[in-house]
Amino acid sequence: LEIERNLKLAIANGELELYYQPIIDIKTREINSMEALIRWHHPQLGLVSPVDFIPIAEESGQIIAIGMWVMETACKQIKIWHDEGITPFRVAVNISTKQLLQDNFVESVIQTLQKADLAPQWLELEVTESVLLDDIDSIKETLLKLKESGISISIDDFGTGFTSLSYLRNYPFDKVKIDRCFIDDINLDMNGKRITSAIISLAQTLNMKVVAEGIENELQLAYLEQENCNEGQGYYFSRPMPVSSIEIKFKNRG
Ligand code: G
Ligand code: G
Ligand code: MN
Ligand code: NA
Repeated sequence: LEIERNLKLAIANGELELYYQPIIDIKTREINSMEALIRWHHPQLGLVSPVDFIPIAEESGQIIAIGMWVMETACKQIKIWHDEGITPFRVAVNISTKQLLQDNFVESVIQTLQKADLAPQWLELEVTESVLLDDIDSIKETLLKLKESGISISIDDFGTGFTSLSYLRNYPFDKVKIDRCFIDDINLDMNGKRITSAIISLAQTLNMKVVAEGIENELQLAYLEQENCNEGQGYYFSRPMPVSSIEIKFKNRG
């Protein structure tokens, strides 16, 4: 309740910030996109993790306003980076069910892109498996409309839900993000490797790109490269960083 009351003020007081974590093309090792991850600087509690306030915001409905703020901020930032002449990459934004179930969600996303003067090909939406349990037909229709508008759709945390495989069949995803628990298992034993490898093949057979989440070491990366995983994300490449650190990184790169 404390958090819910304070969240109301968070946007107005400028307490929210987006961090960005690079997603790397495993073949070229170039940055392919950035995932936007929200952070809340609470005046008394300090840095509050999204794990602690996103569920509360979903429950209270505040996720609608927060989600809009995230989308607007991420689109504006990516546009700034494009204008600065940095090799252009996409931005991936996490979306909650409550947002997808809104009547005007597709229109509001398109409007946000137009306001930021950003083409839809630069925006990717990440949807978590658990999100999709709700109202299959209307969510499917919304995802199709977004796709028709040129926005790409990823399934996040793949493999952790009860019905992962049926989602691949029923929804129009462009990309599968393998949950990091599977990437952890790569180092464990052969079965850990085989499961990851099977997810990669399955997704690619269905014409979806594959991203491995939570890559933390060279062994995992080498295996994923050998198995032709398309993209990777994790502390091995970079932690999520504030805008200022991302910009320092680019400048150092040349
Ligand atoms: O950045 P971190 O690993 O602490 O994120 C924790 C969780 O919070 C992840 O599951 C992530 O998907 C979620 N999350 C982060 N930013 C957002 C956001 O802007 N919107 C939503 N809905 N979830 C987010
Ligand atoms: O659920 P989602 O995939 O959106 O969550 C991304 C979360 O994973 C963020 O909280 C981010 O901080 C975290 N994360 C990103 N890379 C790594 C990693 O290499 N190891 C671990 N343990 N967490 C990571
Ligand atoms: Mn995500
Ligand atoms: Na994930």
